[in-house]
Amino acid sequence: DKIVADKRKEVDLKKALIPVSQLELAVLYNRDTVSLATSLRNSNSGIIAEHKRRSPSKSVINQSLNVQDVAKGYEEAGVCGMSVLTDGKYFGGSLDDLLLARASVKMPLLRKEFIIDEYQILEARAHGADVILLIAAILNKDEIKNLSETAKSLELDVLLEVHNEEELRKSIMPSLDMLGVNNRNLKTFEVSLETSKSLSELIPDEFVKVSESGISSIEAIKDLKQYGYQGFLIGENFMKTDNPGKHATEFIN
Ligand code: IGP
Repeated sequence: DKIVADKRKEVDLKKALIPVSQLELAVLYNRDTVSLATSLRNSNSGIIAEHKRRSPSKSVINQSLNVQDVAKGYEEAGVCGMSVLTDGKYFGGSLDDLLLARASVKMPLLRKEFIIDEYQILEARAHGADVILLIAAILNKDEIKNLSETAKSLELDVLLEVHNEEELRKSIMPSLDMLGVNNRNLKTFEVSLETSKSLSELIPDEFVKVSESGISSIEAIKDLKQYGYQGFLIGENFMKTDNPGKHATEFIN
């Protein structure tokens, strides 16, 4: 009895020092990641489906769905991976969304975030991400190099996002896996698939090409495939429906 009573005290003390949630993060930190780039290379559909509640351009997109149901729906649809917005202020997301998605599915998960510090990459890993996004518009060349090398050392894939030729030229380096062209102009919020088409020939073949934003039809995807794109990041078009997974199914086969 004395042993058990002492053990109770000891465990309670430890719990106060290291909450269970931290141990759970440590477990996820040690999990084997899965590669989104590989999944895209081996797929016909190339769909990366996003969880996005709201955005600065559209305000509310969908506030009523449960992230776990969305994740399961996407996985059942057979998408290559899922992008989870974790920014709270502008997109209504959180790291809890990433954790909940991780608890529900095995497919590659991208932490969709404005990454400016290595700390956010460790966070991504500990919350179950397989991939991080780096945005060339907010990082200089050295930052892209350091952050992408950190991600690679943690066995995470890196998707580097560009909007124009200048961003693309400064960013090309071996520590990236995928190059994403964002069709949305961040200043005007205007969307044009021409951005992906015109930059495609400047992306070296060793990177998986991903077209991001404003994709809303199978025809658009067919068209982009002609330009060498193997990945298609789709958010709003799926999220504005009450069953994003079902809608995603229509884009696969
Ligand atoms: C998805 P859309 O138009 O399908 O909802 O776009 C995705 O490309 C977009 O959410 C996005 C994004 C970003 C969001 C692309 N790059 C960077 C936040 C930060």
